[in-house]
Amino acid sequence: MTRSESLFQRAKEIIPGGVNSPVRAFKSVGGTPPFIASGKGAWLTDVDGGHYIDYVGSWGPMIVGHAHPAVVAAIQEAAGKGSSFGAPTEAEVQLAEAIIACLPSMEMVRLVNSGTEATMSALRLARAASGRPCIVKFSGCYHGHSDSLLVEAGSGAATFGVPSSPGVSQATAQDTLTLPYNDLPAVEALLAARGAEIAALIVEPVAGNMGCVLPVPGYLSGLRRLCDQYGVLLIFDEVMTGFRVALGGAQALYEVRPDLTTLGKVIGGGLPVGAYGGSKALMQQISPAGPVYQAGTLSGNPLATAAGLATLAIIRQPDFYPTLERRTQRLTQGISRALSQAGIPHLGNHVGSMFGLFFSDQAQIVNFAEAAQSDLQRFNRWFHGMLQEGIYLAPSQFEAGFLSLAHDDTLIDRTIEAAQTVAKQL
Ligand code: KE4
Repeated sequence: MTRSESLFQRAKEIIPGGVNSPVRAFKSVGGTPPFIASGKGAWLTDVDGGHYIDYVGSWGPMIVGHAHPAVVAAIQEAAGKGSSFGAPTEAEVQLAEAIIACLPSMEMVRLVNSGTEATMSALRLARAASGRPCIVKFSGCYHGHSDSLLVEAGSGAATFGVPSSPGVSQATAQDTLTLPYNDLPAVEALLAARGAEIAALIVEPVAGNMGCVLPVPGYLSGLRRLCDQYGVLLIFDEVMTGFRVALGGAQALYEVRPDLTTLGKVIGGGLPVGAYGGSKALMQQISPAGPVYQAGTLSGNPLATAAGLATLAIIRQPDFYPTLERRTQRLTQGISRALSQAGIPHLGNHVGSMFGLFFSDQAQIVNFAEAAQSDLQRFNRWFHGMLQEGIYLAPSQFEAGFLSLAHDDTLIDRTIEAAQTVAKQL
């Protein structure tokens, strides 16, 4: 028995599923997840001495690589001065300023501890500001695990939502309406019918939780137009895309200005940070400036803000994004060539340094229903084959992959070679 196997067995006795977040358990791909001992740059090392080139990057935060010296030093320096005070600190002001400098739609920002807190709070603000009860989300988009967002389409998509998890009440679910992603006519029909009840529409501007699915041309600007027409707030959930697909996020890349933005992952540099923000008129309604309550013991704490500031300092260097874009293109094109040479039908895509791969002969995949039709068994063989070759990919078809600054051409070539080997076994 490997150390990971024995640790997993021990963990399952005392932690649900043996993990502290479900996707880590490898349930959809099968097998035992390697227990990680350390990370450095693009590499992970597991407790049995296995080494992997890491394309999960803790699901997005590790854009400058694991244990980046500048990030480690910043955390160490902050830790020596105290890890949390529950009182305002300069670093929180600096991180808020750094975020706002990159996302002009955010005139004000509140720091929280996770993406879930960010989206939950943004929805509360939207309901308060509009006085309307309902929200609209999209199948296949994930916005964290708050009750309102663990809801899927009911029988008639535009009618009542149904809970997607036990423990979410029907009373909560009924205020969440779910539509297919990339379907503007469906949004128009729903807003025409029920716009007066809808506070906000929340969307991943580039979807990373159904695999990587891009907005079709005009989709995001269409959402903006329809939200303006019906007085609905547009929330871009950029927890994954923020500071990932571009320095200004997807809203800069697609030139669509949301009313509220939620952030996470990269802005914490691997420590727990989330954020939500928008116009002053909206954000001044948040306590204690306004009546909408939201709080957090560790929000903006010194270690997390130090890690976030050190990370943002690195990614704001001029050639950071062009370098990552170029390397991600090389990676995805190399993998696609390997699969094509082996005659394997697939769809690969990327936006910035976020990428995806479906095993499908469909011409394009624009929503969750189409993503779900891809060959999940082949994906599992691909996942385990690449893991055997020392390449650590996301253990689910319905996730995205991420590069970091540490993924240099040598590692990308090594990954492509692994893909050439595995493609023959699919
Ligand atoms: P957290 O609460 O996990 O920090 O963020 C929730 C969240 C919100 N919005 C988007 C677009 C997200 O992708 C996420 C979280 N992403 C998942 C990966 N698909 C985190 C991994 C996990 O759940 O363990």
